[in-house]
Amino acid sequence: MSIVYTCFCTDVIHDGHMRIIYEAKKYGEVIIGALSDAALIRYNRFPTLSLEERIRLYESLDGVSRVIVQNSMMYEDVIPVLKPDYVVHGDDWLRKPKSYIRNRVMDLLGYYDGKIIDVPYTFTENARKTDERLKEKLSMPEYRRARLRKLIGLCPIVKTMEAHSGLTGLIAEKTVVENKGKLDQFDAMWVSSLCDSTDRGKPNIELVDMSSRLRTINDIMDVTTKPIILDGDSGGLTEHFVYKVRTLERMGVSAIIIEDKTGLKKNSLFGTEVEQTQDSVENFCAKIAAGKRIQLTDDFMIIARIESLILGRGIDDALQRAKAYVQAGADGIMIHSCKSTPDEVFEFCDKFRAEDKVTPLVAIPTSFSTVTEEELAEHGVSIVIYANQLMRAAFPAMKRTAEMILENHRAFEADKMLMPFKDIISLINEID
Ligand code: SPV
Ligand code: MG
Repeated sequence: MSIVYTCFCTDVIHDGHMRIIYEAKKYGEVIIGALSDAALIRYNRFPTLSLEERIRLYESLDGVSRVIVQNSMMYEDVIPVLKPDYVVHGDDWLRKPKSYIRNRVMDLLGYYDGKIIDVPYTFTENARKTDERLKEKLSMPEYRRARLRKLIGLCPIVKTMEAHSGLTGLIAEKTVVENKGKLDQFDAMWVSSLCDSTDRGKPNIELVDMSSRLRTINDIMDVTTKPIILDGDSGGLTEHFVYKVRTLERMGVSAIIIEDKTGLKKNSLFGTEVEQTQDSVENFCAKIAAGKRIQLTDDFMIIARIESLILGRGIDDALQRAKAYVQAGADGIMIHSCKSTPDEVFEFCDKFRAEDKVTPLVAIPTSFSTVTEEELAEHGVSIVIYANQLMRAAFPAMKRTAEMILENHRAFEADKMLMPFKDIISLINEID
């Protein structure tokens, strides 16, 4: 009997999946692949059931002979071993980005003359509702909040993109690329104080109040499911910080990063060009501990950001502080630097990791942007944050457009740099 293979990457079964099984059965014995958690994440199908539960769910379906685990999104671990005669999939994988997967499957089947069966994709009302229900579930506070900790356990490095609006949130949520035969996308979002302030035309000095920051988060949450890390600046007074923790935790934010500064906070990328005061270890530890005491779940993370390198106080000071902050309860350490190379960040991470193998480390490679995610991961970094790139991409484009219209007394010359107006009116539907 022929072997017919299909891979499922869902927590909920709808009539579309049943149709695939029905069609597959016409060709032989149906084996389903349950995509592993790590692979599902790269596919933006964050699991709400465990792998074991998914396996049991698929096994319970009529017409399924057995279920195996598929670890590679590109089928590379399964096809050469199982050698299925047929691989069945909905024909939605004829379109990008899923077509990259189909192409790879075709290559793998080509070694022994296996065949692909494209089943017409049925997007019935029931399938649409099921998909929406899953998306709704993922955007619920309890799921979204817990997602960051799970990602840290599953990804070599959690790729985090800044978002400062619904639109940038959608870009962080939806952008998928094919790279070296694999699909890739961001894992999480960073709500930067720099970008949140800049978007309001205000300086980054903790002037934009928490109510406005919460509105930005809410706009992003409305249209996304990925976890959010909030740039909490200094966290403010300890007496205020605890209220922020409660609110953020309830909303479903996964983490707040607070920096060990006090007084008028300025952006770290100024380095020592501006006067900035580092908080005392005692005071900052008390703030972290108060935040940890107030939180209600185990999911929420308070990450301590160390400004010693920014302020020229050296690696030893940074390491001493990191140790104290972890002892005070910090769930992670962010080490910041405004140097043009990653050397001091690497040195800090190596020395920190020599003593502490588990506490997540966070890096923001804005000034040392040549560093790769792989290099950061090799030095023990768990989360990389691209903190301001979307904002920096948009501003020059908008400014140049304004200048061109002024220079030419009309919009025609600027048009060639712009998205066609017919596209902008349907942009949201497309990226959604
Ligand atoms: C931000 O994005 O607001 C940050 C990171 O705090 S940095 O601008 O590098 O200080
Ligand atoms: Mg900031």
